[in-house]
Amino acid sequence: MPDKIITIERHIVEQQRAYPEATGVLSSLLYDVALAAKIIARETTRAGLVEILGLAGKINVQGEEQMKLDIFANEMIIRMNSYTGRLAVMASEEMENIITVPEEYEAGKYVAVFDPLDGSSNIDVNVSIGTIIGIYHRLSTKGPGTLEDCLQKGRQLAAACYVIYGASTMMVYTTGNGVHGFTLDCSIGEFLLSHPNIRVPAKPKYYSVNHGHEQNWSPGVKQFTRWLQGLDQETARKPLSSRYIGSSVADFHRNLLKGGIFYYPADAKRPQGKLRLLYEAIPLAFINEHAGGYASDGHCNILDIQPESLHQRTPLFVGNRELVEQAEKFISRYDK
Ligand code: AHM
Ligand code: MG
Repeated sequence: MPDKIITIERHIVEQQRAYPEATGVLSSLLYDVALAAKIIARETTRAGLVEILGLAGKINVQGEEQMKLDIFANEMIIRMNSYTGRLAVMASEEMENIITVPEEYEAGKYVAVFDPLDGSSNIDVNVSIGTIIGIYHRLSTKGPGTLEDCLQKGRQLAAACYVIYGASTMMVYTTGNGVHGFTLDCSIGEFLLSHPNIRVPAKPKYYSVNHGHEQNWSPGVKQFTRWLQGLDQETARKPLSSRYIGSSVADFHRNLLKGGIFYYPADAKRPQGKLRLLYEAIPLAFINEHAGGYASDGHCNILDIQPESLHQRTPLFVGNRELVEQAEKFISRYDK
């Protein structure tokens, strides 16, 4: 038995003490997220029982079919955050436009951008899925939040977190003061600190990419992958093992704990990549950087990219700094 049991609520409050000027709003906001995550986790694990699985028959703004659980998670996060007075505006991967707080409620000083249920192709087959959230300070000074409030560089994030609904449910968050992981104890309904101060291990173990797209990759991405496999003639290295789930949260989470790189590059069929800058790449890049790693679009730091539209896509390379920098080198050398 651990000598100290730390709930997420207590941890968030203790973290707040590191910022004497803090008003407690961000702490409450993170706690709201934890509560929404618990409800989504409950529905995720009951999914088979309550026949919530399957396509809802709607097409989302990305032109993809939405699953019922996506809709549930999206609505839950919006509902849990509309009336609190903490948020001015939200943007969701599942919604075409920004979501302003209803007029009857006070607009707060924060902005939330989120992918309510990432990896939805895995829902039907009982494989890990997740929620990703980025939290910014609003830029506008009054009234309802704006599109510009949502289109901020990752560098400006106040906090980021993800929840993984896997063999157990975990929430991992940072407010820029270390990355901390909590495991949901379903018997008491609390997230308990299980992974304090996560750091990307110095020695990487895995590389994670969808090899099914290899024929469309650029020469730089192909050569980088051969390097990871220990097949590059010039710089032979010990090969990494390959692991790929197809849920960004799960692929990212494994490599954060074990060391490695997860990448979804641009390719001939997807010249912008597949993942969304705002909802997936930026929050994961922020968490990763605060755990000692690095994230790039193949050319520059993801956190330095100015988002131009809500559903902008980006190539993503995220994980151990050494590996991500190597990806940049191969791309600049082979992809002229
Ligand atoms: P989603 O947000 O619609 O679930 O799509 C994003 C997911 C990521 O979680 C994952 O990294 C990627 O799509 C997998 O794509 P692919 O099936 O091409 O490997
Ligand atoms: Mg997604």
